[in-house]
Amino acid sequence: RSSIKNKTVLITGASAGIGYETAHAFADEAEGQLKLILTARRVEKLAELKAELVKKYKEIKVYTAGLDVSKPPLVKEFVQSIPTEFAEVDVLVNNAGLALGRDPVGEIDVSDIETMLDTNILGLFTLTQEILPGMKKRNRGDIVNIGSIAGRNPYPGGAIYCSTKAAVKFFSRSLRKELTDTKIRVIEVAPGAVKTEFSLVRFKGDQAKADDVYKDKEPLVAQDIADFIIYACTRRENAVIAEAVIFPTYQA
Ligand code: NDP
Ligand code: 8X3
Repeated sequence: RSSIKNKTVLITGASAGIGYETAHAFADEAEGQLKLILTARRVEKLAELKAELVKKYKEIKVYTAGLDVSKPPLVKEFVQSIPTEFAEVDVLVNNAGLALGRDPVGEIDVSDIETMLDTNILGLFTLTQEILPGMKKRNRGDIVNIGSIAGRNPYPGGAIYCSTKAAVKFFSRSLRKELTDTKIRVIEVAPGAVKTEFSLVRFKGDQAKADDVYKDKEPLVAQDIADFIIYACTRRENAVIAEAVIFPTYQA
């Protein structure tokens, strides 16, 4: 096993769901001996999360920053403004992402297409580009990309979202091959259905439609994915869990 203690972990989309639970999971694994950089657009949620973590672990160091990953200039600005103490990122969790709607091709709102592409693809690519040079210099680091079963098993009404997650898978595979002469690990985690704010966001706040996704089913919880991320990041340095698909038992 390798240790998380004293590492610096950057998580996007830490204000809810998988990102939020992953922040807690890293803090717990390191028993508070950790530097966390937590980002999302909803800074008030990040402030609440920071307060919870600091209450639990006096020694933990948490830097929160409002960041919309879909805007490359903001991503660059954010990376340049990370305080020196947090600047050497050991683990990057590219988690921020979303689906919008279930409309068939031909009827999809162009702004929804742009938002999905810019968040799930452009955001992930841009932040990785900004963080990778430092990892290369130090010849260490883990890049955890949150893909999806949707990037492997596309479904009607998901053409754009599924394409973005297929892009995450192939970006991860290319990058891993580029980095074989380094100690940097690229880990793609591809969940099935996880009950988070995901469906509420997809259906633009329509709670009934969101609830219907999980009706009479038992989806995963965000903690299941967070636990796996910790597992992958604590393997011996030379062991890379390259890709993992995680389902609830009702999916296959
Ligand atoms: P949530 O909606 O609960 O969380 C999504 C997070 O992404 C929020 O913290 C949100 O923060 C952030 N986010 C969205 N857009 C942006 C943006 N432009 N800039 C920065 N942050 C952003 O969903 P999940 O936790 O379920 O989703 C996390 C990841 O997991 C996503 O990539 C999703 O595609 C993936 N996934 C989810 C599955 C599921 O069934 N839930 C299954 C497979 C993959 P804020 O709004 O504050 O910016
Ligand atoms: C989220 C899982 O199948 O709802 O990535 O698209 S799915």
